[in-house]
Amino acid sequence: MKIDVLSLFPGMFSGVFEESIIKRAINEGKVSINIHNFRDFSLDPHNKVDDTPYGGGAGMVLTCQPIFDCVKNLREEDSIVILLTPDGEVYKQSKAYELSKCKHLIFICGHYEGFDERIRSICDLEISIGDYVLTGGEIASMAIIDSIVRLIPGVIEEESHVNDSFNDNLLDYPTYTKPRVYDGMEVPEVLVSGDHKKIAEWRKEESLKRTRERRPDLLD
Ligand code: 6GU
Repeated sequence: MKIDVLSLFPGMFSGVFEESIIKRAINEGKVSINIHNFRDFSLDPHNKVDDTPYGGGAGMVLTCQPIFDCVKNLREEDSIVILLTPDGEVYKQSKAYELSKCKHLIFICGHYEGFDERIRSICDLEISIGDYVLTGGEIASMAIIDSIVRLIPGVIEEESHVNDSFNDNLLDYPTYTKPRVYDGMEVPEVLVSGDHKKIAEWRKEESLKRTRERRPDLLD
C-alpha cells in the first residue's frame, strides 16, 4: 500500500511512523508513507496557501489551488482521496478494514479556520475521528493511518486482530498474564483451567458484559 499525506506541518509526523509496528511495516515494504507540504505547490509569489473568507468573518481559509495541484500530482488510477474534517463521517474499525484493502490513499489535512468548500469536490471520502475539534487534520490522519497499517496482511498476526475490540461490534474481553496473584488480585479460575471451550464461552460472556456496561450504543 502507498500512503501520501498533504500537510502544512510535515514536522508533526516526525517520529510517529519511525517506531514499532508501523516502522517494521515500512521496512518490510508492506507500506510506504510520504508527507507532502502543499505549500510547495502554491503558485503565489509568497507561497500563500490561504485567504480571507468571502462574505466576511474571522480567520483564514485554505485555497483550492495548492491542494488541487498537489493531489493532481499524486493521484493514480486506484487512489482514494480522503479529507480530514470534523464534519466528516465518524471513523470506525469497519472503515479501517475497508481502507486496509486499498492500494493508494491520499490524506488531506485541513488547517486554520477551514478550507474552500470546492476542495470537497476532489475527495472520495471525508472522515472525522470524533466529536471534538482538533487544530488540524494531522493527528487525525496519524490515528487513521496507524489503524489501517496494522490491518495490512502480514503486518501483525491475523490472530492478534481477529479478536480486537469493535470486531462484531463488541469490546475486547479482559486478559491477564503472570503472576497468577498480584497485589491480592487473582486471575479468574477459568483461564487456568485448560478447558478451551469454557474459556471461549467466558470470553464471549465478558465481551458482552463489558460492551453492555460501557458501550451499550454498540449493541443497538
Ligand atoms: Cl479529521 N480534523 C479536525 N480538525 N478536527 C477533528 C477531526 C478532524 N476529527 C475530529 N476532530
